[in-house]
Amino acid sequence: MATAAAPRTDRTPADGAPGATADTAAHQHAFDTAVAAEERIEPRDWMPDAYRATLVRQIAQHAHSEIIGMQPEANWITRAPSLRRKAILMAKVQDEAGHGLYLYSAAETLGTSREELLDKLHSGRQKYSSIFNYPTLTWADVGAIGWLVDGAAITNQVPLCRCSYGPYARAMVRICKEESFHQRQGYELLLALSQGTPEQHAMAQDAVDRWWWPSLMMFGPPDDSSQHSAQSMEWKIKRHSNDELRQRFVDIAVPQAESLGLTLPDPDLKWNEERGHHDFGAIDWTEFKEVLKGNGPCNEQRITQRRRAHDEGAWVREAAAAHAAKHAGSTGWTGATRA
Ligand code: FAQ
Repeated sequence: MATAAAPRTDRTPADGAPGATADTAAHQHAFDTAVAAEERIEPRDWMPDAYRATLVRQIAQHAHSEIIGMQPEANWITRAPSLRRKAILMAKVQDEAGHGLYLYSAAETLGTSREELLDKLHSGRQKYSSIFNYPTLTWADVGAIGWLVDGAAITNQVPLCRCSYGPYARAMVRICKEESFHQRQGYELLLALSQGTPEQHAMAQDAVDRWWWPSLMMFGPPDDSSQHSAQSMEWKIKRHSNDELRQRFVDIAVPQAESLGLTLPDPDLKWNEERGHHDFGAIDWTEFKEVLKGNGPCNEQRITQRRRAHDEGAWVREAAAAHAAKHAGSTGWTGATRA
């Protein structure tokens, strides 16, 4: 697999930093050359303002998705049908929190702060993935999220391991490994239900019927109305278009559904010999736009719960900050070594 080279060694100062030159054209040239050569752009390197803004937008949206995405599955932790399933689900939900942390840290290397990003999430100025505005009505939804939502997430995120921005690419390597486990546990859960009693099989089928189309929407609008794709692909932030990744996901999911003994809710889904891909039916983009506007089934519930969790966690942040300040005061600036 082609991977980006090691971090660049030239330390081009950022604009405004001591030693910065006014030679933006030279900086732009160095940036373009590095991107073309598959080198990684690092936080210390000069980068166009729009590149920085796009990364903050995408990484923040991704981080927000991870922490909001904890809610639909956490809904089932207390009702998991066995100790084994409960332990797996708790580990998965904790992983999502960890992914949020790696991603907020990656965004912070671009000159923003976690507080600022969370404030933008809570005030609706930044988005999170449309998928997490759907409810988890039955235990089978935990399986459908693992199989389809994490499956779609991996399909989208594996190419992000080759993103031109170093901190984002490196965060994605670990995230993808963990998402892979998430996808498998979902598949295994659905398989157990599908091969269980007729009621369990019906529950699995119902969950897949409800999560299939929203999972296809996760990849974003079709290419001809994706406003950021062309520029993001030129900068090698995105490596494939939304439609390419959506197609890849459909092609992977169809044989997996067959192995599960479940059907996908699309009468137009069929193999196209000529294209070498599955054709699939029209996506309801009106529904997608409504969810993005805040009118999905759970938008209000998700953001209310997130704001509440943030407020209730204030004392933890204050205690951690006080501890850090005390620690810095005792050892931080004196050169003293920690006992
Ligand atoms: N939901 O021009 P494009 C997970 C927005 S996986 C909401 O195509 P772009 C794992 C887009 O922001 C989910 N908004 O945009 C997990 C833009 O609006 P803006 C998270 C969407 O950036 C599993 C506008 O539409 N994964 O969390 C969506 O080039 C289970 C135009 O769109 C990532 O974030 C959507 N689905 O491509 C966790 C992956 N799609 O910002 C817990 C990284 C589009 O101008 C449990 N992100 N929009 O206001 C990406 O790859 C890209 O940002 C895309 C969108 C592909 C999502």
